[in-house]
Amino acid sequence: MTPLSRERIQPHLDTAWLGRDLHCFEVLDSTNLTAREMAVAGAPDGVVVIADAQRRGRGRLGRAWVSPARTNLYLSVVLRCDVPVDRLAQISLLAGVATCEAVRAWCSTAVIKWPNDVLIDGRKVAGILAELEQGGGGRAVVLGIGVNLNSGAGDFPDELRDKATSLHLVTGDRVDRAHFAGLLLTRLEARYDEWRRDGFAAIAATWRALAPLIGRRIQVQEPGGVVEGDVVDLDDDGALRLRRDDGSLYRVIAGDVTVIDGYGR
Ligand code: BT5
Repeated sequence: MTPLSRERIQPHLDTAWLGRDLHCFEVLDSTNLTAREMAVAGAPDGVVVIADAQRRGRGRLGRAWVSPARTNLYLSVVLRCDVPVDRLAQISLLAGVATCEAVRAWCSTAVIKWPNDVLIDGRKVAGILAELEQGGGGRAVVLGIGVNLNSGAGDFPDELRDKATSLHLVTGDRVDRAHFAGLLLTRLEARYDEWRRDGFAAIAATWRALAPLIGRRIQVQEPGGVVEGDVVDLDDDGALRLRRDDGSLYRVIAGDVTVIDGYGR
């Protein structure tokens, strides 16, 4: 497939500030790493880094993100925002909302799994990695988004065959990567501006609509063990509130969620 370029993405970009400064690379270790280096070097708000392939694409907690060449979207944005650390989770939630909205333009059944994975038919189609970078004239949030657009089943390693999918695998169509990138950045700017203007409440309401988790029974793998309960709500700091069988409330701050009886199928 043709490499991504600023010229190909620009016609699909309906933004005032996000991605007006956009850098495309053939291959990087990780777009988040390069965006972090740019942030330290003083990159302004809204710079976007895109790679056609990643040698060492990263997930959370040191996990890897499978990043085959010229197939999918690997993108990072530098956001210069001076929010307190306890509100950072809100940025990754709003990024999940924007990503799910963009995916829904191709497949209307996509849902969010807490905190911000996007799933179709219970399989992961997109993941988000938000990192904080100090320096370069102030704090920056580097938001990395990976979306499986045109991966075939053979592009995933065996252990991901049942867990991962792509828009191509579910719709049968090929997705124009430049079109998707433009729409994703447009949704992201709209949600980020909304959050800055109106606060988290509106984002949380959309998140709840895209993440039909309330009332569902989940298990959370936390560093200290497994917690199980029914989801009560999303808190303002991005935590998920659960009610355990003994009636007590429990806040999930980090961890991997499994929805009992499946999700998004
Ligand atoms: C994430 O981590 O879901 C965040 C992924 C962020 C990737 C983007 S790509 C652009 C930017 N630059 C980077 O280097 N990273 C960001 P986590 O929730 O930890 O999920 C990682 C897990 O998802 C892995 O351990 C696998 O089980 C699974 N996985 C790996 N690659 C996948 C893929 N392409 N599609 C679906 N699942 C995948």
